[in-house]
Amino acid sequence: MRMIKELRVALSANQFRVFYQPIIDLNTGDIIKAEALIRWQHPERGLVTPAEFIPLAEETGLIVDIGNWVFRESARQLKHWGSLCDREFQISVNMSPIQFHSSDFVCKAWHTYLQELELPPHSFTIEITEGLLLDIDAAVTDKLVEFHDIGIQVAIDDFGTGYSSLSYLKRFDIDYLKIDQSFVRDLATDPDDMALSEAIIVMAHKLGLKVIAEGVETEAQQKLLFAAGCDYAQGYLYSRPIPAEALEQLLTAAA
Ligand code: G
Ligand code: G
Ligand code: MN
Ligand code: NA
Repeated sequence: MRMIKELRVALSANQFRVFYQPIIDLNTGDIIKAEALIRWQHPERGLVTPAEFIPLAEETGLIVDIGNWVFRESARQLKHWGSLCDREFQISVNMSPIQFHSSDFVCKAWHTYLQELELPPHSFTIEITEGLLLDIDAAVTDKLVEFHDIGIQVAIDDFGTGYSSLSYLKRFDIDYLKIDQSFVRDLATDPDDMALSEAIIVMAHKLGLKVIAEGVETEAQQKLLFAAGCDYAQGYLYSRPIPAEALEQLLTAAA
């Protein structure tokens, strides 16, 4: 079967799975959020990673339906988790630029779904990349404003790796910067990476944004990020992306 046909089948046959990677509050050590990351449970090939099918989904526009599915699935899950633990928990979902640009994509539908589930909109964050803000297209601006009016938060993913200028930070309401893993990897040995990370954190805080460090794998990286004032961290040091049931165990064990 051609992969595009298979992707459509995958949606209707419920072959996609959402994995969740915990995001830790560096001040308390609590899991306060999780990033939703899609996987494809293929009947023959096993677990297929997003890198293998997201590009095709983007080319064909199927990313809009897939993105809506990830949102609804993780919202349902969040509703369930909210009833398990007393502290508030949040989810962030990745938003492909093609999904964001598509006229088929309406954030009003997300708002309605959150209302149906009685979930506070700020418990959701969309992760966008700097590339999306490169061309200051009115439609993009309108959609970002719409998300903000609803109350859904916005994070810049892979911060520092795009080709855009920093001026968008002034123009748009952004809530989080996610320091890209390429800056975090050699934090303990490369003074330049340390300088860049510190500068990102200081700048973000002065602008009223929170910072999430990605790809944290070692205690040494965690220590340096904490000392630099970083708010949150995500990476293999805490957990890989895991199925919902596994995250649920982590959440209830900590409660
Ligand atoms: O989980 P993993 O490290 O394999 O993710 C690889 C890439 O796939 C990441 O860049 C991530 O942003 C992207 N990705 C994962 N899930 C989704 C999703 O639901 N929608 C979109 N657009 N991208 C996703
Ligand atoms: O592009 P985005 O930031 O959405 O994708 C996150 C990707 O990073 C996922 O594929 C996830 O599996 C991966 N990832 C998460 N934590 C770590 C880590 O500590 N080390 C490495 N190498 N990859 C990570
Ligand atoms: Mn992401
Ligand atoms: Na990233």
